[in-house]
Amino acid sequence: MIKLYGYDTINTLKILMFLFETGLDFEFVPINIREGAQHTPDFRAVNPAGKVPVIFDGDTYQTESNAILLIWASRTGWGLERDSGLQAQVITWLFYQASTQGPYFGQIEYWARLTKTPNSAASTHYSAIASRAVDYLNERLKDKKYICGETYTIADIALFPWLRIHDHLGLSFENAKNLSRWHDAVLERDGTQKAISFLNEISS
Ligand SMILES: N[C@@H](CCC(=O)N[C@@H](CS)C(=O)NCC(=O)O)C(=O)O
Repeated sequence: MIKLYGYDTINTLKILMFLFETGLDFEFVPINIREGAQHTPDFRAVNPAGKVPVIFDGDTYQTESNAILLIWASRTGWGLERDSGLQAQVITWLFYQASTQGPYFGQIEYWARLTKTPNSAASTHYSAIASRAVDYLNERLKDKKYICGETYTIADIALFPWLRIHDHLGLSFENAKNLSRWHDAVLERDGTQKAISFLNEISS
């Protein structure tokens, strides 16, 4: 059975959404990153980078949430468009998420909320970049149900967790109706609801 090492984090949520969508059986190993469990020698043996999520498939340890999504979408045939043009788009959006959306949204969280030395210039800078990402995604979704077309894919899963907390990050969907519609559609999915409930249990 697959083992998922994770916690109530953005990147763990991606993997849980995938697992609940596909119905794959898994065992969850909580790694409390707020208490430093990611730095113990036992966990460093699992992931020397000291980060979650990690999947153990009985043979190898897999890290990097979007790589995990890609590996398991390839293995199961779920969430990766078969058409090569669409598949290329899914991969492109996974890279966009990992290189742009994730890091910049994470910086808002850091400078606005986590740091002990708030910096309004940094907050303004990263919020402006994230607002442009909201506009970009909204435009992308103007004639598409999901980010790569009619089919729900791992690209949607990868993009959702940061957008789920847009209010918390101070990002408005007021002028992003397409993105708001997409957000609600992803949120309503059974797999998403199960993944969120699972995370809530971890943090309660
Ligand atoms: N690029 C990695 C990022 C993983 C990551 O940053 N994980 C965070 C939680 S979302 C973590 O484990 N942080 C603990 C630490 O850095 O000490 C991925 O997509 O999986």
